[in-house]
Amino acid sequence: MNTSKSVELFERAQKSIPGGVNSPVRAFKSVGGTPLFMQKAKGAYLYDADGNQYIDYIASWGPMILGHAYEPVVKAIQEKALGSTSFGAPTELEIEMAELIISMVPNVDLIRMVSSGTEACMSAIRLARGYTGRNKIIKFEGHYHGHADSFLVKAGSGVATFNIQTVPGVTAGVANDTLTAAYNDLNAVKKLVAEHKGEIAAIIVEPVAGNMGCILPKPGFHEGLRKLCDEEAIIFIFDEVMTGFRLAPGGAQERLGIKADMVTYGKVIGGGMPVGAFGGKKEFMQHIAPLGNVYQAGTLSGNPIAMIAGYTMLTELKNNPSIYKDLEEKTIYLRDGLNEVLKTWGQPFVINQLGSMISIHFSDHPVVDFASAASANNERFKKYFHAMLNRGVYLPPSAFESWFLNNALTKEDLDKTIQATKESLQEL
Ligand code: KE4
Repeated sequence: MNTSKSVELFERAQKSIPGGVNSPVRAFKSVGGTPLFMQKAKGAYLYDADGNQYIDYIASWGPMILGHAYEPVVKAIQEKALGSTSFGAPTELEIEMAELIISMVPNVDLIRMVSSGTEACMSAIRLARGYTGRNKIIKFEGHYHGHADSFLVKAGSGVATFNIQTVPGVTAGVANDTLTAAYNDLNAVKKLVAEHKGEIAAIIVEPVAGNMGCILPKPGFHEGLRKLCDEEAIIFIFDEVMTGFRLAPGGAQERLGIKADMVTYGKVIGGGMPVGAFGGKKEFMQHIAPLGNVYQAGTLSGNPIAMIAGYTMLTELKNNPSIYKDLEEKTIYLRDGLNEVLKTWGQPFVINQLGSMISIHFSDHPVVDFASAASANNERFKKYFHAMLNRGVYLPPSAFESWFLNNALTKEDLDKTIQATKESLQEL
């Protein structure tokens, strides 16, 4: 593949943007090589600055669940922009968006829009602390809830990719209020709760982890967390920035049948535009300003362009629930095809999959938490990533990320991906 334009652009980008990117995971640092600069995308395909086409398994890290440049979303944005791109005043569309979300997800009476998943998770934690009067939170190693200080403790995604143990700038005071446990280790959580009785405001969890590859909850894990939160009056927060509107219309709460106290959203909810949200029972949400004193705000929260993109996307998903069945069938087809070719290879591997989230780990043991994801042969993943890229398949540039399927993928695309994997094996 000729990627000389991306090489030139990356050189130039580094002169004006830290690391040449506006988000670290895009820099290909963990897989090596030059990040590809994208020029456009349509459906399941990305087109880089050199005009090369790639089958897309990032889907903008989740949002593009219906494929890129989805017609109804594009049209809605074009139209809405003619009536201004922002007011800084309430609009009817924000009410319609909130009502639509509340109609789709369980256990949410009130919801507040923000502009990113980070803001959603940061606000949910502040609300949990404000409501309980407690300071500490429990998060899980390898889980990523955005880049707010409280979350940059043993975090996943780019923090794990770059193996950043403690993030400079996060004060000891803040870090001390973030307790961590291994995902799927209920006893470790029980121990933390016993050691810090009455001090823990919230447990925040990626219900299906996606920031250390895709890692499923063990049976009983979330049920155990729910019970613990009920017993200790701890707020149970589902970070559904990735899983929301992807695993089911009602997200992981619906798919797993677990009731969270608060839920955060991002990605799909904005249809590719900057949107996040946090919501929950009135009992909690009524403490958010201006109703209550837990202050939270944003100039562009509920922005009309972002709202119309998200509203159009969610309406499509709500009115066509068969999309979820199609997406899951495509992901299972891919999983089984990859399994077939990888089995003939004779080297250890694990494929984790739920709904339209999937990841391959070159590991000889099950990948159930950060330690087992980190101890996989991730050098092999780097080779796999580039071997696939050279064959026109764009995977997330890190072993610590889930792949995200979009519904524009055809069986032919999936077969090409399976074939590209088969051809790549001798390069690993
Ligand atoms: P944003 O602030 O990036 O919109 O959302 C933060 C966030 C919160 N919670 C979960 C479960 C998330 O996955 C994310 C963001 N995910 C990463 C991808 N693993 C975003 C990609 C990036 O950092 O560029």
